[in-house]
Amino acid sequence: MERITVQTTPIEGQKPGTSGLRKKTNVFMALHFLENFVQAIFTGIGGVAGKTLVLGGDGRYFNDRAAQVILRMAAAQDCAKIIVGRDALMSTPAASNMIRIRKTDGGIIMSASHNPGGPKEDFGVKFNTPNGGPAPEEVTNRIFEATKVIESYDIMQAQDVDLSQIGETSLGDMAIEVVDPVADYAALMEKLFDFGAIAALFESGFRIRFDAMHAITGPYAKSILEDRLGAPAGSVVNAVPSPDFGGGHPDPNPIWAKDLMDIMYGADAPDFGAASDGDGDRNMIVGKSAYVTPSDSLALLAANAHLAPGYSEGLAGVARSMPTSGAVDRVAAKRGLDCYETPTGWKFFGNLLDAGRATLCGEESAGTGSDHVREKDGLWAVLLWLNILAKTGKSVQQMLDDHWAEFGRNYYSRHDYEGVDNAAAEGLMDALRARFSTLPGQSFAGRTVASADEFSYDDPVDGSHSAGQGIRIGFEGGGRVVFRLSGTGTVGATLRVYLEDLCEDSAEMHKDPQEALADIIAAADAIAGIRERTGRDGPDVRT
Ligand code: VG1
Ligand code: CO
Repeated sequence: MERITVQTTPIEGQKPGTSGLRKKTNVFMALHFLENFVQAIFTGIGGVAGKTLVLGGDGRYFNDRAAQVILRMAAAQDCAKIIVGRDALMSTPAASNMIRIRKTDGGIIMSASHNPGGPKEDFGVKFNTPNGGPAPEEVTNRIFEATKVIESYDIMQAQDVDLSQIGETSLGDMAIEVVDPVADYAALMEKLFDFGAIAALFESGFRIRFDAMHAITGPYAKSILEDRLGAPAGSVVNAVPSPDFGGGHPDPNPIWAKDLMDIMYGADAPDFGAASDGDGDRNMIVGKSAYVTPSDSLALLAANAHLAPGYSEGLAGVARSMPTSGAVDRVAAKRGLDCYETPTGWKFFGNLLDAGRATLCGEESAGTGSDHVREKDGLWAVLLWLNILAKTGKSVQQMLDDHWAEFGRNYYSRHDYEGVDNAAAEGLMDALRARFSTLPGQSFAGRTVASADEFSYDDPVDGSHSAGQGIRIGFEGGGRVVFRLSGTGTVGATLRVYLEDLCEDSAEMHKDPQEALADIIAAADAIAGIRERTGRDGPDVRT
């Protein structure tokens, strides 16, 4: 076994501010590319000598090969130890937990999250810090700087390490511990939730369908829902992680989890349906003919979390990303909880969670989580829902009805325009920025603009400032549209248009959201000229 230094040249790294790097798989597989980015991570965190790291991924194409490269590079750079999931698998929330309970110096997660996988699709690598959370901007910026100046990397020339057996092994002087990726995570869930009550619910005939979308949550959900909680065998479907996610798009929303939606809205629907994404941090919740928007889910969980043992003392506070609906704010106001509004991306919750200011956090993009780890957590959200249903004896629809009756309903939808020409997307945003002072008072599609600005955030814990976090247009009488460009897409620009309107009239609370939001949708197009500027007739995805 020999340590070699390979000469290389800079790569096009991640956009500054984004938590990891996502690219087409063939870009990652190109000569030196993965190695360069891994070296940039090592450089950005001040080297790995003497450190212990966690390593795992969502099982997508190239996961197994990339793991071997990362191990060889870490060993060549005097890393003390790597804790790796069996077969290099680990969900994002489980990796976050592992980093925390083993008090490591961080971890590397191989995933492009909900993006499709396979030789023609996406791969990704991200670094999580010792608190278990996505690297904050200060760290990702250092990594980005390193990608621009890299000249060489060190790597061992060695055979593959066998990662198929749990136990201790080594590579050069570096220790490698292959762990069961599920066990510690399952133990954590058992501490937080009333497994007895959930098991009794299943025992009583309550039926669940959990769609793992051929991604990483399959083994976790099978072990927890079927083996420990007694849900009937077959309750977890698409449970074996496959390199291309069965050819699907592992994004748990009504579009990409359509099979599940069809079953849940069909004649013989189970009582509860759920899905998770590629790396296991997102969730979708759906009852019998009752889809729960992520924004509503966050609000409902905040209102009822005390029914689970892990949250029986109540919540320190709640936080949501700016584009997420204000439903949770209404719960916070009524219950006297602090409520924080952060930029998009889980990393912005990290300080609030570490400081004990927020217990529950969520994003409109199907992310919900708590201070149990420092990532959003798909299966956690499903278990909290089940715990609440078990304790209240209500159906999902009843929970929604009761919630809206008490707090009002924030109708919500997000429209995505994907693969838009970069210049057109930037042009749309710039044109809006130029009109912040003139928009208020003007009417569009019958709605009068009350405010227009661009969101920026000052972290209340460390004072760091993040600008340019999405354009917000508020309407008189409530109602809002937010325009943002995605930071995770890999082709062109993705324009996200977030639409929201508040309804407090109980007679109006059961409309289709697209219908209830029709005037906000029309106003958004009239204000921004979406059709004209993007050349699109309508969004690619409505969630
Ligand atoms: C999207 C979502 C955002 C989420 C991010 C990562 O980002 O909108 O809410 O935090 O994905 O989620 P963007 O920049 O494309 O809008 V995941 O499940 O990829 O870790
Ligand atoms: Co994800």
